[in-house]
Amino acid sequence: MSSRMAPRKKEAGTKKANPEVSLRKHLVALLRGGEAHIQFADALTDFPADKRGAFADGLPHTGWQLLEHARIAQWDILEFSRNAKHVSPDFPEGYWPKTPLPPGDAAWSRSVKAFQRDLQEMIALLTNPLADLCAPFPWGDGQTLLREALVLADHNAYHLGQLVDLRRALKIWPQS
Ligand code: NI
Repeated sequence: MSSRMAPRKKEAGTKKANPEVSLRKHLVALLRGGEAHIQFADALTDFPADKRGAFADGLPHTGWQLLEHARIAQWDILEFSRNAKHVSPDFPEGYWPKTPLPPGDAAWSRSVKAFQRDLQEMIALLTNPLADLCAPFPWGDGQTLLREALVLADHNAYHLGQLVDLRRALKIWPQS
């Protein structure tokens, strides 16, 4: 059946949901997390300072490496999504911290704060009704805001899972 041929029934008092508003809402929920799993920040809460550079048997990264990697990748996606002049770090070394151990407690807190701030900024981009979700960036090669939001949510969820596994293995996860 062709939808063009069939006149749409209009019933008084029924409001059709706006698919774009709905999509933006789902993207924000996806990025915040907390629907299918905990939020990224929850995996960082009460991470003992003396375990932030610790490896667990059989797992490839420390907490500091996972946090910094997620922060840098998110910052890169955010800047790429809003800044034509953004230059991405070298891959892969630019996306990981130089050492498995944070240089200090302040560096850890700074990284956590920057992660939260950049996530908020990305959400602000997505909820701006003037921002086109599906228009390719003039500076990219086909990427759109929708694509970047999905890549970011996927990347954050992947490394969030790693953080929880790491904390379980190190016996510093409250629910283990
Ligand atoms: Ni990654």
